[in-house]
Amino acid sequence: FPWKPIKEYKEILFQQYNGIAKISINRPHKHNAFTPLTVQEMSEAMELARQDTSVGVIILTGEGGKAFCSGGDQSVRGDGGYVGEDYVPRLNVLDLQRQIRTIPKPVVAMVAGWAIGGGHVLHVICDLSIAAENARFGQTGPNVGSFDGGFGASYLARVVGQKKAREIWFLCDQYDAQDALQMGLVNKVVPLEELENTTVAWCEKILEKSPLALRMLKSAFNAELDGQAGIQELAGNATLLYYLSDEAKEGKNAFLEKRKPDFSKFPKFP
Ligand code: 2NE
Repeated sequence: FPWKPIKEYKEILFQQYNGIAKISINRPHKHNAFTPLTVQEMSEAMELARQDTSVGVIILTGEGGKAFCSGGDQSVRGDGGYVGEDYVPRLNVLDLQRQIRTIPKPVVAMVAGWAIGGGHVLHVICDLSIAAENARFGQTGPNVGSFDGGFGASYLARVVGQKKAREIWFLCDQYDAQDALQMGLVNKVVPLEELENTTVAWCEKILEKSPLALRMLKSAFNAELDGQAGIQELAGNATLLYYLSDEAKEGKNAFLEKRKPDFSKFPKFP
């Protein structure tokens, strides 16, 4: 595909093609483990994709065909988090997780090779996951002195069920693409050479759909699980829709025209 670079980064690629944004971790020598900078760059690209009204869907992936992401880069793990050039320890991947969760556009994980540790959590939190046959999934936290008790535990359990989620975390086994498909952890498995074609085809199908309907659905799926923050998202979308109505515009116009609003002509739906 003729992906067009949108902005140059050090540790990721950020490209677009026909309404699809692609954010790709570009550290294949480390199986695409992330540093605080990787995450900062992903976060900025995600925000740019959110603000761009021509973008309808985002692909999250890793370069090289051997790994989606192997989690936090253990060589820059310091006391209290992962350390960048400013020596400040961070777990900024948790902010990125919330961004993926709340961006009002579908995010599709395109997984080739390893999706492990914090990298596994990133695909879990995406709306859809498409895996190549060489994909391998798992959590490693209890092996390497870490854990993700947020979305990495509770949302994983919503996806695969409590027993399986506890198995994944307590045993730290690795699962192949067919295992993942069977437990509902991914939506589809394809040969590696078809991974991008299939992912783009799914994105193109999504792009044919009503963006507001997709937006409402994403926030509705989230609202059931995300408490007040989830309701805020759904309610924000309800406000957006209301602002588009003549009824809401009458309120605003009346205020600006210093007159009493006339809502009498608007239907009181059953
Ligand atoms: C992914 C896995 C199982 C692959 O094994 P293999 O044998 O295929 O590859 P290898 O040789 O281990 O990896 C290739 C190179 O990538 C580096 C390796 O050190 C190796 O480098 P060289 O020795 O060739 O120089 N590499 C791979 N993953 C890395 C990582 N995460 N950090 C730094 N370097 C890494 C195998 O590589 C593996 O088990 N990797 C570690 C997975 C892991 O434990 N990730 C961290 C989990 S904790 C986390 O992500 C986290 C969290 O729990 C909570 C909040 C935030 C983050």
